Amino acid sequence: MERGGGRHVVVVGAGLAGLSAAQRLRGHASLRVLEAAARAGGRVCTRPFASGLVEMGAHWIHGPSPGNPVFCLATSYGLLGPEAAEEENQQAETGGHPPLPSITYGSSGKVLSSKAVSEAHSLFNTLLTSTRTFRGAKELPAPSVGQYLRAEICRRVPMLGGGEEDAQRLQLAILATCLKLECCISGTHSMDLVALEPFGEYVSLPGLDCTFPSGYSSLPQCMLSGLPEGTILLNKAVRTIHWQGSFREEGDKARDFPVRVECEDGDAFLADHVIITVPLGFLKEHHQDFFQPPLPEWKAEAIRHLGFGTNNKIFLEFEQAFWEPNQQFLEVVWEDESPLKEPSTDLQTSWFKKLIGFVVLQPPEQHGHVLCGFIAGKESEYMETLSDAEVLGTMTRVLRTLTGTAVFFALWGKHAQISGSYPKSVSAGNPELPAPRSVLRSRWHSAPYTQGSYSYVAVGSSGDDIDVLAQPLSEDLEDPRPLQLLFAGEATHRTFYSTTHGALLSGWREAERLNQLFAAPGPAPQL
Ligand code: 6YU
Repeated sequence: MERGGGRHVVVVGAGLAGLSAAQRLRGHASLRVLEAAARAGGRVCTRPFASGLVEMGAHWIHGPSPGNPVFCLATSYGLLGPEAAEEENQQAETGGHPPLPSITYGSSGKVLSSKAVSEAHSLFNTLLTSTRTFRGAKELPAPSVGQYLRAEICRRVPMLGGGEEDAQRLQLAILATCLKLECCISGTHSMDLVALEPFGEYVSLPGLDCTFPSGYSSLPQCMLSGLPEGTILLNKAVRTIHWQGSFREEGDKARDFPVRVECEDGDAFLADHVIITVPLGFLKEHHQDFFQPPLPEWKAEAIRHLGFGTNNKIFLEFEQAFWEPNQQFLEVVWEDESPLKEPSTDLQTSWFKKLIGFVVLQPPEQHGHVLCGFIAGKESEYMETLSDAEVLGTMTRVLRTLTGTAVFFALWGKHAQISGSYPKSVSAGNPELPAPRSVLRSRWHSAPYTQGSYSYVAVGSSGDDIDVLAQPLSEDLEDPRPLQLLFAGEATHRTFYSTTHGALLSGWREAERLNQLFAAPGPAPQL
């Protein structure tokens, strides 16, 4: 008999939270992990594209340093490159915004001056730092991060760009892109939806963000290979979790289980404890039917109030790079935009304006010439409804518009430099820019078992809601059948929500909760 008095534990979901819980429960209980998809890893998902691999979900280890359990685990498996091992990189303080050598394209087809760009970025970073100072404040200048930032920008308009009208307009346009980048980072449609007071609770770890040379999925693969065969069942979507019951295996009158996990294919698993790691997006949509009886109202309220939004990626493969070899980020600025103007709600005609720019996948010898665009919010969800050809066509038009003058500059540099002016026809676009060879994008909003990308603390919720979401049912260890339902997953980690390390720690946390129960003296379940 296993340690844990022969208790049966079911883990729902085989993302990092589910796998880390299973890791820590190994040998302590009779264990099953039920995963809806045909693969483990969840929002860690590496796919082949062009001549290399791309990450459809998690991209970086945020803050790869000894305090980051994903970094430690990946290092112990030997999955990281030599740069990650450098102490200097582990100590770098980037505040969650690692600097990438970049170029900024404006919608008039010009490369924007780096002076103007750094002036706007530096103002935005100062303001963003100040958003983290309202933790625990009784009086707030605004309910949301977005409203606060926009009010602060508005106050500074007269000083922007030295007070010169065109320069001011450009500063505002760059600041609009900074806000869109924050939407990607927070996984939200608008920063107006992100609560100001708890924003500073999220903790950025030190370390220069790094990637996995053989793909992020190498991490769940290693975790998976450490589990006994047959622990994980793939293509096993859970339909309903019946709890507070009294269930028996057919032909076994002696053993009584409080939980019955019913799958979409009709299979059922009896358990003493179930660790639920499904994404908050799935819970938001299904919690009322997913649990029988339904969750208590205080728990359902946390599920409803916390935020869960969409951030997607668009990968474009090119025959040749049109960017310089040292450029790692191509930022995009729509010069008619401003954080002080309402953005267009016409998704069909302007969805692509939400795109913040493109990360260049490095090195080209490994990936080919591949750009990874990031786009958040409703525009991102609309993009999911389009065909590959439509996305590719729009991206081609966008890039031709943005590179109009820049490429012209390269071809006709001398003339442009001498005349200092750019013919209108060129600003309207650069038809010479070849279309990408192929496209691949993520569709996290329409993924039925995810329904979005990651969580944020929305206006109307607080860090306490994260703790409520993490609270097991029932928590009372005096209860004759405690901890029937336990909750893990990135959205249950108060300071590391939205990250892989938050997910990993949450799985360990719930496994430890059970291990402590198993170790405590008390009545073992009836056998
Ligand atoms: C990070 C990064 N990153 C980009 C994009 C995405 C995410 N993240 P899982 O969903 O993995 O597992 C649950 C499983 O349950 C799943 O397999 C389901 O199929 C299964 N399931 C569901 N229903 C079921 C059912 N009914 N029956 C059975 N099974 C069922 N994180 O550290 N670095 O670069 C990125 C990024 C596009 C989508 C990311 C990143 C988030 C992580 O991917 C994510 O948190 C974890 O993988 C989740 O693991 P899990 O186990 O909880 O769920 C102030 C402030 C700001 C706060 N934000 C700052 C951080 C920014 C986050 N970074 C994002 C950036 C990128 C690019």
